[in-house]
Amino acid sequence: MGKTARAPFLAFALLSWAASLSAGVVITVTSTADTAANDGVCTLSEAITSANTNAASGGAAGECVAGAVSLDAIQFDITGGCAVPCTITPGTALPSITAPVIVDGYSQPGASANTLAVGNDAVLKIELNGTTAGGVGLTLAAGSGGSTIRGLVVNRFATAILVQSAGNLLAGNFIGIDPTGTIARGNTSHAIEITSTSNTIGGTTPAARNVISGSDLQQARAGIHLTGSGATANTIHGNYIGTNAAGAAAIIASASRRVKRIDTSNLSKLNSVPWCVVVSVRIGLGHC
Ligand SMILES: [Ca+2]
Repeated sequence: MGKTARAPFLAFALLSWAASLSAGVVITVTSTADTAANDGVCTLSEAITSANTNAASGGAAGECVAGAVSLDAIQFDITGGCAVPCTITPGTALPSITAPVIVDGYSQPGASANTLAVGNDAVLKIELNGTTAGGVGLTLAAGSGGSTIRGLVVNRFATAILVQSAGNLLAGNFIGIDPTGTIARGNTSHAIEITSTSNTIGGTTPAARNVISGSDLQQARAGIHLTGSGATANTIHGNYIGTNAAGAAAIIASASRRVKRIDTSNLSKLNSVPWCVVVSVRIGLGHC
């Protein structure tokens, strides 16, 4: 096949691929509650289960619809809107994500992604508060590879996001800080922990930037922790780590503790860390 013939073929293949990815179901979270009941609302916990199992959360109108075999989307349209950010405070750990899904906090009305090349004007409307659940906020477990988590505030867990499957994207999130991006709401262990391959944290656009901050991190903790022999070929790009959302000042709970932004002992496992802004109590504001 010559170049002239190949180009339309590739375009068609890409369109077909995109169509196959978009053929899943949109499951819309309508409540900040943490219930799993046939009560006419769709909670985040129920939505994850519906995406995992491809079953509706109940027969009542307003329950989470069944997911599909293909890539589903969990979106948010929480009743009454979020004049202030809607906070979901799980009483126990949320179900692990075991099927590919796009969890999109920017779908909540009023939310918007960052547009600034320097700084961050993202408006985040969905907050996951781990005060009572502890443990891990969101787990991308076996079977979930190819998922996206974007537009969420995840704070006050032990670990905000645990990535165990391959090829996921974490973008446009605030981890360990409040929705304004100015107040520490730290996770007590590694904010993001990755045990798998080919994941992307951040990206090349302003909208992809994560802010990962706010932890009172002990010496063995990190903002992004890459661990185990399987944590290879991950990309960390364009995030603000250890700063406020503006990237202008440190957001740490205690300056007396050593802060590790990325577990540097595992940097050799990355294939790309083009740049990020970090704040260290030792080295000050800088880039990596
Ligand atoms: Ca329900």
